[in-house]
Amino acid sequence: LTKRTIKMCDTKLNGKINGVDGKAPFLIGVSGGTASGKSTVCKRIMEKLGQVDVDHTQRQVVCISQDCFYRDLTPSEILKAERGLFNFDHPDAFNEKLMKETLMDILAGKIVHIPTYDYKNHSLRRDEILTIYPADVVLFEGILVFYFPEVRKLFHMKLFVDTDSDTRLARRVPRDINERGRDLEQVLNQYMNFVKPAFEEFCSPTKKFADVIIPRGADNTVAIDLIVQHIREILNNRQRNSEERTIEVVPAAVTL
Ligand code: UZR
Ligand code: MG
Repeated sequence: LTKRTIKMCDTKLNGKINGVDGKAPFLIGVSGGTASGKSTVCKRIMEKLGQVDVDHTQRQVVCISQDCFYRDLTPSEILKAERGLFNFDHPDAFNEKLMKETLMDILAGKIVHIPTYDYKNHSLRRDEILTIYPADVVLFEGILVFYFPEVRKLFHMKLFVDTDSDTRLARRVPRDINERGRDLEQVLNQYMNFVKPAFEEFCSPTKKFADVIIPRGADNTVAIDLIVQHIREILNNRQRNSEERTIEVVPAAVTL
């Protein structure tokens, strides 16, 4: 009881209900094919919750990309990647263990550090580390976030962004050329050889694990509004529960 009381008092002193009271954040997985609008759906969810202008240490909702969990490539794999011959859409390209451990730390309310990803050099950037502070809601987005059973079972809610493959290709081509430093031939070769077959083999079948399928992606404001409404309810309930607990526990602290 003493331990618990101290914890609750800390929570009150910090003025935070984030993770520190031992409550697991609500973890939402967001998957879908390449350029389906996963990142945009996450961004809209955060915007609607009014999180974008909030300092990142105070945010109640944070978003993490699975791209930060690509594994380090061997020298020969780097050569392959430079020629567009490495399959970044295959589950083996990811560090499953680190992904699982990081999400478990997040669920335990810990602060985690993750490297960012550099698409131009196909490598993790250890000089640019993201610090993720405990939050009430954590969004984790990527093409294969529902593929690994051990990772999949950690999510409280699973969203799948379902956008037509021609729409996705039309978006992917300019993005890879403008933002990820590729040329047209390389983009199309990679798409035909790796991205499309891997989507069909590994990503698309994970749609069946989703709780909510969002057709058309970020254009689907009705779906996004419904999801945001649900997240708000979770945040409100947590706030209420935490306040009730604090009131209950403080008199006990006085008698001790
Ligand atoms: P989204 N990717 C790269 O293009 N380069 C890399 O170094 C690492 C990943 C691509 C990857 C995948 N495929 O299709 C895409 N390739 O990033 C996933 N080729 O990102 O979900 O934002 O489309
Ligand atoms: Mg993305």
